[in-house]
Amino acid sequence: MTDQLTEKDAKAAETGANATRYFQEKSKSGAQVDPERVSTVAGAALKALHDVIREHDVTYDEYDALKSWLIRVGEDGEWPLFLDVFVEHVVEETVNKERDGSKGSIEGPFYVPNAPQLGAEGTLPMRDEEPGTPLDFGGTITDCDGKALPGAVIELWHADDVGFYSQFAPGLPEWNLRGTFTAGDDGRFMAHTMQPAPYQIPHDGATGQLIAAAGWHAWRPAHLHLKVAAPGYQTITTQLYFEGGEYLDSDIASATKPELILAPTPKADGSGVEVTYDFALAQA
Ligand code: MBD
Ligand code: FE
Repeated sequence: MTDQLTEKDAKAAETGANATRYFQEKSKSGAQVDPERVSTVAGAALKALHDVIREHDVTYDEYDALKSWLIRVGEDGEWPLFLDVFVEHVVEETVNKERDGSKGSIEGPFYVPNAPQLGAEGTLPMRDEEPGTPLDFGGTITDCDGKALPGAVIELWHADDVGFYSQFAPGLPEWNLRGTFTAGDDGRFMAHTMQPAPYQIPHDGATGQLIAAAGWHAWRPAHLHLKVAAPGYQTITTQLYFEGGEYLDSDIASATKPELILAPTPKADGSGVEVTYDFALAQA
């Protein structure tokens, strides 16, 4: 990129490498894939690529540009970012297509397990002067018949008001805007946090280079990330968005669904906004 790096861009540059480190940590044992599936799926993926090359008369200059770019994705540590932005949504759709209960969405590259435990109601860790509109976000966790699931675990994480995730962008306290809730006897939880803003994915690395070269934009609508789990039930990984928000119809990560849009209302005491969302979990 030729434009001068702002402080924000400079921070974004480290984000991809951190996402790679966290992913490697998480998948240390290494997922095992059946050799027959490797042959089938990798073979089909290569064939799809061959078909694109033939259909679009790809040139040697274009082939070399692809090679350089792929090398740079790795150098920038941006494989988790690139794959989660452009590929994960189809995996999520495919894996969960027959699951009952609340809709899922992609996990993305910025989940960290074991965020601070906050009980059934609590405030996400945040800075004294955390910018944004205060948001009360609560709900009930049930099975698909509406029976409350006390003890269900709700993990919530999101970016700050300028689009940074703690543990990935430098300069934020550890666990900022990340927390773990446990549903009470009635299956309810309540999180006090700040409403997130639209989010521009890190765009000063290889992923941003592709987006700029193609003339796309790098934005995601404002979103909350969640994982909801209870013993004997399938864990839901999802995201929630905000009605009327920018980029709902042009999410670079293609991860919005109509069922996942919140419509917060102003609180009676004028101290921010509030909204509820109830989750139904399917049996494992
Ligand atoms: C994000 O915050 C995100 O949620 C996804 C899916 C990709 C990049 C950044
Ligand atoms: Fe996100």
